[in-house]
Formats: sequence, structure tokens, C-alpha cells
Amino acid sequence: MADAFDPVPADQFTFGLWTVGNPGADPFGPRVRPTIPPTEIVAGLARAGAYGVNLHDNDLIPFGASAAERDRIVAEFKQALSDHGLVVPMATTNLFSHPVFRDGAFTSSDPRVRAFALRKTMAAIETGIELGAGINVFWGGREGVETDAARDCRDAIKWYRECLDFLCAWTKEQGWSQRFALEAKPNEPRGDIYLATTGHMLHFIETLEHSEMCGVNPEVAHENMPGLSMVHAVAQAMEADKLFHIDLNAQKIGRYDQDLRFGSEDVKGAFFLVRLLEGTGAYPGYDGPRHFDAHAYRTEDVAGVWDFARGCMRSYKILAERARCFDADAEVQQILADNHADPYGVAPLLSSYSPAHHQAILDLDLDPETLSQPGRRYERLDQLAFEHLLGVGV
Ligand code: DIG
Ligand code: MN
Ligand code: MN
Repeated sequence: MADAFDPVPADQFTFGLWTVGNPGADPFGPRVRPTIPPTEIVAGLARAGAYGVNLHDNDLIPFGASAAERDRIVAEFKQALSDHGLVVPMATTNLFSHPVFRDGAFTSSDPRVRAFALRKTMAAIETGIELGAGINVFWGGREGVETDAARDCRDAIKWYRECLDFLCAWTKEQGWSQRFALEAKPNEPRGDIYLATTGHMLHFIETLEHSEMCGVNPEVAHENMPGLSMVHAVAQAMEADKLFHIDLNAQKIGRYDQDLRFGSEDVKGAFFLVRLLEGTGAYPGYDGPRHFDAHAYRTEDVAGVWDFARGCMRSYKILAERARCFDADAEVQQILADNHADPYGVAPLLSSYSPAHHQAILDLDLDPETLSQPGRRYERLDQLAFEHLLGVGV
């Protein structure tokens, strides 16, 4: 039965071909589901209410395909997009499956491999442009080591930077206004992956020659695997105006990359993440695609895959409604206003240095005993979050 949580294109929900097309293989067992052709994925996502579909180059075009075969496949895919009204907001390059990348792509110690990775990426960017993608994600799944005897990490960082600077300059030379979104992950498949978190990526971006066209693509599972907060990673990216894309899924802390249905683990973390993205609190939201980089349980058949896809989108919309209710709650607003009050006009003194501000700070009557007295009412505030999250009587 249709309700307010049914997805519509305006929600900008997207899925990668590799997500709903995941055949259910894992390191301990073979595939359990049939291959779904890309054109059928497009049709299925349209039926489910998605806005768009994303792809790695080789999700659509087999590695080593001839130019004629590539053109035929892309034309067929474009027709399906047109027939079903889906767009391609993001494209990316598979720089992790073929054995040529087994010791990295942009950070391989072999410059010929780095050159091959550049060529493959430029071809993938061209395909993305042809499909209308405005964002290119870079997930360096093989950019890492099992032993640091392999190379000095500073060489890897330098080579990574060279490749991205090269690709940014080439993209700009074509006159394309692409935005590059760098995706972090701490490990798996490599023992340690370079630039392991969104925080690492945000710094690395500032060292790039064309940093203005580079941002991040944080993924819930990748921040949660090492026990870090996705909410804080995304908030920092938004504060830096560098949230160019986002990979939504779910993850149990301390496990391999599970890429679970969005909202299916750490519901409270998902709630506060959606609150950030929807901008129901103090800051504006994120206006880009809501991409689910996730896949169905291996227990599922194809029908279960579409249950998974609908669940991702429905859960997001339920959490968005819960976040709106939380931030509309007068008691929530009052507790936050009380906590942020500045009756003595101190905050402006901290906003910038001046001799006058310095002297005024020295003159303040700041008694630590007095300052340590008031409670913050976070127990009540978090209880309200919990009750709004569960839709209990509020
Ligand atoms: C894994 O989380 C990575 C790859 O699936 C892809 O390159 C990227 C795009 O979302 N995420
Ligand atoms: Mn993942
Ligand atoms: Mn991802």
C-alpha cells in the first residue's frame, strides 16, 4: 500500500549496478543469484522508485571489450535509461578487480601500472560523461600494503597525488566540469589501505593541485569498520563544503565490510546521519544523490534483492521524518537553546583575535567552580531523540 515513505525521484535515491546486481558470492562460497543485466537493473530501479543508477566501467563494459562492443553496450544502456527515466549521477572506475592492480593502481610501485590505471580511468570518465555523470568516485581499494617493506608510504602518497593531479588537469582540459569524490576505507582487500578515513582524504585533497574539484564520498561501513563516527566524518566534510557524494549502507563495528541495507544496524547513527543530510537541525542539508552502496544478504533471491533496495529507500525516508519531528519538538529546541545561550556575550570575543578581545577575555569573571555546576540535560535530549526515533508519543 502506498504511503509517505514510498520513494520518488525527487528523493535522489541511487544504486550502483554492482549493488542490486550483487550475485551473493563471498570469500567462502560462490554466487547464489543469477546475473541481472544492466538494462533490467535500470527497469527494476525505476519500478522501485529510484532516481538514478551508478556504475563502475566494468559493471557495464567487460574488461578488454572492443571499441565497437563498448559503443553498442553504452548505446543500449542509454536507451534503457531513457525508456525508464533514470539518470547516472556518478560513475567510477574499477581499479581493484583485474590482477594488474593487485599491488595498487595509482600507488603501484610500477609506473607502467600507474599509467595503465590512468588510461583506464580516463576511459571510464569519458563513459561517465557520455552517460551524464557529473561526479566521479575514486575508491582506491588496492591502494595499500600488506607489509610496509613494500614501499615508503610517502612514495605512495606522492604517486596518488600525481595521478589525481594528472586526471584533474586532463578533465579540465576537456572542458568538463566533473567533480571528483574520494572514498576512504581502512582495510580490505589490502591489509592497510592508504588514506584510511574521510579525515585522511580531506587533508590529502588540500595537497592536490586542483583541490577545488575534489571532495569526498564517505561510506557508512568504511567509517564504522574501525569504530569511527560516520556522522562526524560527514559533518566535517559538509563544514568544509567537500561532501560531493555519499555511500549509504550499514555495518556492525569491527567486522569485514558488510555493505548492509541502510538503517539495518546502528539505527541511532543512521538517524543522526539522515538528520545531517536533510538539514533539519541548525545547518543546511546536503543536496546531492543519496547513493546506497550496499547489497542484499546472501540468503536472498532476486525478489529479496528488490526487498533490500526498497528497504534502503524506505528506511531513509522514515528516518528523515523522525529527524524532522525531533528538530520540530519545542522541548528539544529549548534544551539546545539553553545550552547554546551566551548571556554574557562571550562568544564574539572568541570569534577572532584582537588586543581588545584578548584583554576582554582576561577581564572576564570565569570561576571554574561556578562554570562546572550546570548540567547539560543531554540525558533528556537523548531520550527525546530515542522516542522520536521510535515514534513514541511525540
Ligand atoms: C566500495 O565501497 C566502493 C566501490 O563499490 C565503488 O568504487 C565506490 C562507489 O560507491 N564504493
Ligand atoms: Mn563498503
Ligand atoms: Mn562505497
